[in-house]
Amino acid sequence: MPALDKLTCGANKLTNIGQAMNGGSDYTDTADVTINKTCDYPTPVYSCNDLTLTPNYQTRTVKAEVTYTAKDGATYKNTTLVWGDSKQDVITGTTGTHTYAADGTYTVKANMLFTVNGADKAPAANAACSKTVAFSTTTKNPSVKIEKWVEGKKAVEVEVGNNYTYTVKVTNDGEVDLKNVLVSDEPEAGVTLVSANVGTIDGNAWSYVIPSLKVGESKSFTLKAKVMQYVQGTLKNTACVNAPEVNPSEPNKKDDCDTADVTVKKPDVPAPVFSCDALTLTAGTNRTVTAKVDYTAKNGASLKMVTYNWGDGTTPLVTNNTTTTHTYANDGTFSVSLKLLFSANGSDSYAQTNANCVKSVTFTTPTTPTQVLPNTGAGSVIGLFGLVSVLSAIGYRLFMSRRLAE
Ligand SMILES: [Ca+2]
Repeated sequence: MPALDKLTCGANKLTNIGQAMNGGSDYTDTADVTINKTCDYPTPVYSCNDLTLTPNYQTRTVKAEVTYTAKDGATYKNTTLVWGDSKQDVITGTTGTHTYAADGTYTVKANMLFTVNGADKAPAANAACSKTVAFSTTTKNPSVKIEKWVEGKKAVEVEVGNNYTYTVKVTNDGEVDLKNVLVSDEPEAGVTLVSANVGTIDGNAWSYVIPSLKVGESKSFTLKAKVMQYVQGTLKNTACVNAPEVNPSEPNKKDDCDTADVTVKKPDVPAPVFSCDALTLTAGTNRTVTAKVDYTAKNGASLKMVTYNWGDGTTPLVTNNTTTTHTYANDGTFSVSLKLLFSANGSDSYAQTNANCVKSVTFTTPTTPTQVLPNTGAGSVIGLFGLVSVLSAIGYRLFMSRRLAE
């Protein structure tokens, strides 16, 4: 008795042989037993799924392509392509071509055969495996094209905030009148649509439906747009057209598009202007001088610091005051000069040296006192210093000693 897995599915006839030997004679006898082995077979699956026809209207040729399913014991054998003009071809692959001798409308059928358990089987009928193709010398091809310019060119430079014009031209360059031709224009971010001569602008996208566009006819549209702020690089603006008659099998696919580009002129940033314009010195009492600075700071420049060099060897005064005073210890002629530090565009710069910002002041001691000191109040003494500028070295010492004595 063989093992079960040696048995085939279905009926298995097993023969048992009995043998006896007696002298020169052998005796045999047999007894048969039949074993049915039950196996679970999957149901074979086979179907024709689709037939696609791709016609070439110039050559009156059609390419047919089939798809099918064959599994679980079914295998694809062949397809008879029945071309509809009393011709047919058997293909063992999935594609075939046929050229028709005459114009006409033809129904092409894909008749498949599968091998199932050694027998040829035809799949269930499927309408998708029967298609129609029509050839006519009077077949007209629809076509539409779109062209786009900016300021009459394919690319221009525009200025921030200035309106400029896009032109969109749609032409029926096919052989069929077109209806309800959708034109649309959606610029890249950075370009703002301002207005259009027809159609609507919604969410910065323009669209318009041309009710009718006859063969050879063109329609042009103008859109005003602007760039609100400076952007580096190129801003593309693409306009597209879609006519229902052109490529009807993909109704949402645009039939043609064209692009016009703008670049944005970098705005002129006015250069900061700053200068020291004038130094006014006013000599006061007691060898005191008041210095006043006039300066210019505009286009983003601002005065940061003034350095007063008094010309007497003292440490220059650095301040942000434009008026300040200084008292000289001695008579003499002193050249007062300024250095003005400005802040502009995030950096500091000194104004150029300007002769108007260098001035001299002279303090002299007159040979004749013009005023005699009446009394010895401290204020009077100080007042005398400046007013008179006249005291001799001796007098000066005298006053000092009188001050110190107070
Ligand atoms: Ca279309």
